[in-house]
Amino acid sequence: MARVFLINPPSPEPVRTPLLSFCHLAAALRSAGHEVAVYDASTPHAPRDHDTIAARAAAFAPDLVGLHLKTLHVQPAYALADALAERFTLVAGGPHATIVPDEPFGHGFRWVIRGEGEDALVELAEVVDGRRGAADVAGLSWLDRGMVRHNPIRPFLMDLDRLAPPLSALDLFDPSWYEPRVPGVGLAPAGILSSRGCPQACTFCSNDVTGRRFRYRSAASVASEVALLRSQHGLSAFSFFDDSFAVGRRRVHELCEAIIAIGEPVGWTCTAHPAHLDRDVLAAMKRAGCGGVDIGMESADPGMLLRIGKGVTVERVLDVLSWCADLGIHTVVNLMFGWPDETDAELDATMAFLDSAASIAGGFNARGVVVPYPGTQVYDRNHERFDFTGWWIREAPLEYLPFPTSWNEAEIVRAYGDDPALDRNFFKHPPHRVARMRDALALKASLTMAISHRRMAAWSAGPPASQGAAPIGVPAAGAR
Ligand code: B12
Ligand code: SF4
Repeated sequence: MARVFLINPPSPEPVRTPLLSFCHLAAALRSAGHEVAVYDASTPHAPRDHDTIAARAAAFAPDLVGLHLKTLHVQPAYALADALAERFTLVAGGPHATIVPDEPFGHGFRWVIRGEGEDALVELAEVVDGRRGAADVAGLSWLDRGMVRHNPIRPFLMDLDRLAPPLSALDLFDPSWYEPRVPGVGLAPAGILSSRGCPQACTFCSNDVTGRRFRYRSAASVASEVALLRSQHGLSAFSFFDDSFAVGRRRVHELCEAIIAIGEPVGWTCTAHPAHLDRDVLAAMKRAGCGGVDIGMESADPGMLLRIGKGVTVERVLDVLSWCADLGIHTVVNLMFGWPDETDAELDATMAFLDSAASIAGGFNARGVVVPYPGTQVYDRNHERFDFTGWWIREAPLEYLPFPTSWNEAEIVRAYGDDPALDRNFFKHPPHRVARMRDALALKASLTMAISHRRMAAWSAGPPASQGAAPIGVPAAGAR
């Protein structure tokens, strides 16, 4: 049996909850009989210097050391890999490794796993054990006598119910890495995946691991994870980390019924595409504890919506916002700026929408200047033209500052408006438009704060009957 040490490398943006992908990977390895340890150097309090990380790894005596790679934070990850490569056999995985699998071999990695990792990492552990040949592992890229070899792709996991339960790996995360916790509430990943994949094909989205093929767990399997989260970890509020939660009316209704049948109240949020939300589905979600929906809209200009393949109309978003407002579901509308060839008029349309939607929206996402992630159409079609090929290693990392965790108005306004992608100006917008985008970021911040004040004032006058959770959380940064 192999010993596998998984590291989430240091990043300037701390992750404040156990990394869900590591829960999945560690649970899969353990259920196949392997020994696993996890080190999350991207948390607020875990020591992040290379010597400490190397010493922790050495103490575990691993056969394999795995690093999670995200594009934005790949430079500190490669620096760590360079420091570990002589002592350990390294495997890379995660979104960036999936999209650019050749790159990690320049930083001492011996193996790269592309795509979903649960089965592939278990099979690689068998290769390390000498029970299987590397050429047999689908989705594996590897060094074969000094040459990089890419095995055929691994098909998406279709039967998600057979995965080992991610919560079974929580004991591997050291609670001291995270913020002080609320008494009675255990350490948990803050999220559940009820599905993987998204049928849309937005030109800017970097969901290559989970892909376009929508797959989902049975309602019973998800409900049992929700119940466990509540009973064993004291957590009654969580998010669905699904790419697109509301795909499939019948599925959503069944899932909501199963959550209600647990018989204990829970509160949750999700990200959904407006095309999948109607009043009926939203009402079912509300009954099952949905307190908030993160709505991907991205632009309010109809022509731009077509260009980015969003598959949504402004009218539909307004309908969804008013249904949510009626039902007491909080909404965060995701809007982005700085698209390639975005005109003044298109940017103005989005800014005008911000003003007009502020009376019914629950808030807007923080930041939002477009970043051309590798593997996306926005990257492929523009990197030569705007000369940003390989920006993630060629240029200094984009320094997103940590998002505030408590209610400090000045800090929240700063965090909303402070977007390093604006100064990077990937698509070479003229100075007047960059200034206008700065105004747009400031507008999102001020409108979101105004909406928060309005909600707090309404609450202090007595919570409305339809309202879910109290408006005490800080506004969120969209993950994509
Ligand atoms: C939830 C989420 C978050 C949460 C994570 C909370 C937590 N405690 O887990 C938070 C809000 C913190 C977050 C933050 C960010 N996120 Co985020 N996030 C997601 C989201 C929606 C789900 C993640 C997830 O659990 N996926 C499901 C699992 C199954 O997939 P996975 O994570 O890729 O892991 C699988 C494989 O990659 C592989 N694997 C992963 N790691 C490893 C390691 C090894 C060694 C091996 C072998 C395999 C392997 O196996 C895993 C299991 O199958 C994804 C979208 C998505 N579809 O994944 C975006 C996503 C991962 N996020 C993204 C981004 C950009 C960010 C931010 C950089 C945002 C920003 N600041 O601008 C930050 C980075 C913060 C940081 N320091 O890391 C991008 C990454 C794109 C890229 N090319 O890197 C994604 C893909 C969204 C998108 N469509 O663009 N995020
Ligand atoms: S941005 Fe959202 S809707 Fe578009 S492809 Fe990505 S996950 Fe799907």
